[in-house]
Amino acid sequence: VAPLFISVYLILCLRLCLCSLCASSRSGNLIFKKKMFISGIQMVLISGGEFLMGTDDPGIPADGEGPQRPVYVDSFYMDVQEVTNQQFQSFVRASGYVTEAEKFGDSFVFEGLLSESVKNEITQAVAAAPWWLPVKGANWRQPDGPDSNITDRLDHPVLHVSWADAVAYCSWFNKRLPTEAEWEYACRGGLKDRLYPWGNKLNPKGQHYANLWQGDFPNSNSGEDGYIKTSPVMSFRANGFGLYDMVGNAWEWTSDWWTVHHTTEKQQNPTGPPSGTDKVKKGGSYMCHKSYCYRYRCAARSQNTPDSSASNLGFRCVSQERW
Ligand SMILES: [Ca+2]
Ligand SMILES: [Ca+2]
Repeated sequence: VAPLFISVYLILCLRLCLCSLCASSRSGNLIFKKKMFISGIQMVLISGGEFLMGTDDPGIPADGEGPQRPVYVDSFYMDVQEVTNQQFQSFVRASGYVTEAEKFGDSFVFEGLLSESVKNEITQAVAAAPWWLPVKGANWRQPDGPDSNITDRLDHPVLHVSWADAVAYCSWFNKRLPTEAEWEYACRGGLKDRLYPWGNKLNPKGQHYANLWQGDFPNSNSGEDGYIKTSPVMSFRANGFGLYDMVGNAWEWTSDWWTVHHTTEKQQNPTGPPSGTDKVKKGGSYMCHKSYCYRYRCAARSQNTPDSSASNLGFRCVSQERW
């Protein structure tokens, strides 16, 4: 048995070596090698076209959801899912990248996720949103604070990533963050003038189509949709373009700077203002409830400074090329 085992082992080794030699000589580029690090990244082609961006019936007018305006975007490929902990972990292992939250030493965590011992050590909070607490040691590896880890949520969206962290990840794979227009076009999944990626009813036939908050925010979350925190990506059905979790689960960074003023002129591949203080995020999260955060609509939007990170904010990448 032993010699047989050794020869099978040697054959396997030889095949692996040959395959890797073939791969590097055939591609001759770094991207191919990077692709080898991460499995399970799926992208879909979003065929370009014109759509109506924003809404004339804003749920939150102060967010600059309107006016509704014609926008054309070129074709692009988009990750079908939010970037997961596992994918981000593979990127970090290959690149040695250190996130901003790890450098700063803290990040914002929703109070409801914290253990009593972590909560007791915190003395400051955000006045306007007291359920957000700056937690020492919170980062993508320890999303609920220093006594947590990602072992049992490798297939959940990566959290506590700043805008620069998201850009670094996408750039590593020769991808980029979507513009707000690309993201919203993708969110709508080919439907015209609808609230959600699937239509106008939040829960068609009593079914949940996204990981949101059910109950009384921020005090009680019934988890009626199956999840009180993030869910594994792709737990809810895809939209018409084959994209999952466009609304809910984790908020998603876009490349645009924030403004609430938009032209009604037709735009071609708009990229937002040339500069600003905040970046646009889209889609809402598992913490969104209509009473407080009616932002799980395609036209909805919000913003954070680029160095922000939190326990409900992630991203996905796009590319002009098939990946
Ligand atoms: Ca939920
Ligand atoms: Ca999302």
